[in-house]
Amino acid sequence: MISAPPLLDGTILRAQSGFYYIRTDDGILECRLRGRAKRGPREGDLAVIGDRVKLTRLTEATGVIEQVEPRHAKFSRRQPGPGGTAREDVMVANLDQVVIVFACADPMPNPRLVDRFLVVAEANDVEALIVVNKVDLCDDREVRTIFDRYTRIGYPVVYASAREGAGVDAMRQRLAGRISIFTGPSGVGKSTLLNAVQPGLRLATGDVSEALHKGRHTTTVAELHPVDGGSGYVADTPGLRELGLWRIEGDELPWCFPEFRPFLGSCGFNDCRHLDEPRCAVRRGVDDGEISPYRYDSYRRMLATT
Ligand SMILES: Nc1nc2c(ncn2[C@@H]2O[C@H](COP(=O)(O)OP(=O)(O)O)[C@@H](O)[C@H]2O)c(=O)[nH]1
Ligand SMILES: [Mg+2]
Ligand SMILES: [Zn+2]
Repeated sequence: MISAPPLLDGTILRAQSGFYYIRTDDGILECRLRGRAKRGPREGDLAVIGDRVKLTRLTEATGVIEQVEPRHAKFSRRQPGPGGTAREDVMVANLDQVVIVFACADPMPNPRLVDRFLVVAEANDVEALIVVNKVDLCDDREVRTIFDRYTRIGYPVVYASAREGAGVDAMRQRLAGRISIFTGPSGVGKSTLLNAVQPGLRLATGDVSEALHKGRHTTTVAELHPVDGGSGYVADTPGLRELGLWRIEGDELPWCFPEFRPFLGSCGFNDCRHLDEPRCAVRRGVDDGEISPYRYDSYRRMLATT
């Protein structure tokens, strides 16, 4: 009797038109989903980058996915669907961390956008790391007054210069052993930083990268790259579009501001939206200097657009 070949474990690094590129202990294999594994309501979300799978090897370079392991986390966007429903689109499975990259100059940082990215990370229950790149271009103290606001409420902030190598080791340490995506406005140095963190990666940067993306509708996270010898994985994203499409329910929004949480539940009204209601604990927190007025203002703006 011939016994079935043993199943291999792998991580999906790239998914494209029904083909999955999977990292295993035996190298990268190109796989398809076994017909049986395909069944289900949302085929597109059945296997995405970051998923851990069990597969059978077919040839030297190919295999077939037998099973997708349960996800411990996922990063998805919700898009409005017909009749007030929301459509969920899983972008990365098992994501541990969103790395939010801004530059201290060229382009100037926009803290409103930092707040938006943080809310998306919180809504997905994923850790956030803020990286302030290009510190070679500006006065340290000035940027620190902007980003201290985030350190104070518990977000880690790394000051970096991909050009001069500052902060690169600190970033590498935070990318080890976990799955991360890089996001932030275009031109802040995401790809350059990743190339510095992981020599040999050779992601396109600057003008080359602009030319590559011009006119192309790149809305999906393309690929996970192994970092730190494969203990971690990281995806580069071309810019903002991925996260810009997010919708968050109004009553979920206050929980996406971690510094509001100690005050939630103490408002005069159960359904307080923390706008102009009397006896609002969040607004009292702002008045008492425990919540940054800037962050509170970001909350009001986001609530107005959800
Ligand atoms: N001065 C300076 N320029 C940088 C630094 N990091 C990246 N750049 C430049 O910023 C431009 C955009 O970088 P890129 O990595 O393509 O940005 P991305 O769009 O966020 O991926 C390129 O011309 C880089 O050379 C840095 O630390 N300091
Ligand atoms: Mg780039
Ligand atoms: Zn309130």
